[in-house]
Amino acid sequence: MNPDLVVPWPADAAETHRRNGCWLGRPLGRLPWEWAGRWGDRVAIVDGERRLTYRDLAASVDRLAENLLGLGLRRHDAVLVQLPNVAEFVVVTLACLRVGVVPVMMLPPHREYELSSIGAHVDARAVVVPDEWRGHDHQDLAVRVAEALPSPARVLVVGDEVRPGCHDVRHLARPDGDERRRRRALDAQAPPSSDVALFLLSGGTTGVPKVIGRTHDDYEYNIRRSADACGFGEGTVYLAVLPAGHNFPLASPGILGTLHSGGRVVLVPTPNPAVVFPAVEAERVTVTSAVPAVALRWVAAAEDTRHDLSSLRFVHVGGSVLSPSVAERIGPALGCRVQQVYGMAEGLICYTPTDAPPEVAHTTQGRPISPYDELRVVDERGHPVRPGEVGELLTRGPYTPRGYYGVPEQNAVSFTSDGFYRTGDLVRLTAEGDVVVCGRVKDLINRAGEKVSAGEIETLVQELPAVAEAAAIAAPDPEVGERVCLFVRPHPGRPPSLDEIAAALTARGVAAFKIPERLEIIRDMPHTPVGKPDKPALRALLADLD
Ligand code: J2J
Repeated sequence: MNPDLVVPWPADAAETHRRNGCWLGRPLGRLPWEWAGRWGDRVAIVDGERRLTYRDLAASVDRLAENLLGLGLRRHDAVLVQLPNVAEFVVVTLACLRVGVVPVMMLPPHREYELSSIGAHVDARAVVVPDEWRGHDHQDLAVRVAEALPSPARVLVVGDEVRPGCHDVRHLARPDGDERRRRRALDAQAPPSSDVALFLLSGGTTGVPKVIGRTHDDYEYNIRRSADACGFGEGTVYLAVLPAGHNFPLASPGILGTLHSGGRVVLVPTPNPAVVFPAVEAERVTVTSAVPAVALRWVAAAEDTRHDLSSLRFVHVGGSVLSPSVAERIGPALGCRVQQVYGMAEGLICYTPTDAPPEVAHTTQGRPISPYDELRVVDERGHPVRPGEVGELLTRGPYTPRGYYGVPEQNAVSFTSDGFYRTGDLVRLTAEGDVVVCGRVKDLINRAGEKVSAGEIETLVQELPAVAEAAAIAAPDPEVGERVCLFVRPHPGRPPSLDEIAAALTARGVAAFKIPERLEIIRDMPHTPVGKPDKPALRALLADLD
């Protein structure tokens, strides 16, 4: 990646964040040994039968970090990390941070389209994948993606069958006892804490890849404050269920918040209750996080489970709207409390307090983790609304960067001139300062917490020969909250079918969660005065059809 394309923090803001004790000047890659110093023999990570102590983790991270350098990777080089919830996800991420290589948090369902466009945008120099995942050959995918990237890129693979030409992550991360020398050598090349540590993907990329560069300074603060807000400590046993590359399970407080607190991270590959409940029982899990669709699935399954879930104290629920009626059912069904989380990869994170009364925990999305978070609720013209009224939330603060990487035109739209991020969420603030999410103005579909940009789908579908015009909207759904519904105005002749559109997008290498699940053929597309599809009119039309 090109550090010149990172939107810098203004010098005065950076100075303030340092002075306020938010930014401590610690590169994240130093943390594994700090943790090992405090909790060396305690188990840090559980992945199936495998258990890594804090010392094992630090030693593996260093070994892999040294080998990344050996493969030619250097500070500022971006690496696409597409791994499921396995121990190597943590080792790879921390090894990158150790030497200033920048992991880009891809998701397991991503395919050529996402990997190639993001990879080109950040000029990726390596791709890290599992050999195979849920029946898909990721090694083959990574080789194809790497060949097409603008710069030469390595392929690193986690699995038993690493092909010639690819590199075996498990082998590269195997500690060999030469810890001290290596540790000193790596300490000497730690990146400055003001560097971008990792790239997160924005929910709802608009076709222009929107990647968020989080610095060591700002992300460490985010992790520390999140862990604090959720009462994490040495007794925390966190179950990572959601895909680890999401900001939520990664750092809200999630995996990194647990490790920063001396707790234990248990990784499972799926939210399926048949896997989650036995893991809760076996590891005495105290806290986990879920999107509402997953929490709902657990509530239903908990009714007749024979597994002992009594260790569970909290479930963090966020990523999409949790209705109060569902929120009420989670606690009694799982025998724990609910903490709502309203967060975004762009920065701002809110939690309901651990001791919140049910009316707060069930009906609000919490309060910001930092006293230095600034929240502004504004009307369409950008003017502040009256206290308690609904408007768009703008936010600025010590862990909300001032722009996406390398997209100045997009930044002019997504950020105000004084550095506030436009969340696109409609919220109101209660008298106590809690955020209540009321809707959104951004054009995306939130499918079980996965954000799908309407514009991205429309651009892809419009490339199909049978399609004259396409508009994607959210179709409400009891299971996943929203599904992608496509309105298509076809060219004269036989209109395309949903299956044909799905097959065409799949062939382009588009992730499955973005593929439209409903199609309405429309001869007369309603338009706004500027000639764009009129989304409110389409939503009304869809409601009439149901
Ligand atoms: C309603 N909408 C919500 C909530 C996020 C923690 C938790 C979630 C995310 C996340 C995250 C919501 N109720 N409780 O990064 O660290 C919607 C909003 C928001 C967008 C951000 C974290 N919690 N949302 O979901 O970057 O629309 O982050 O702007 O994927 O999700 O999406 P994303």
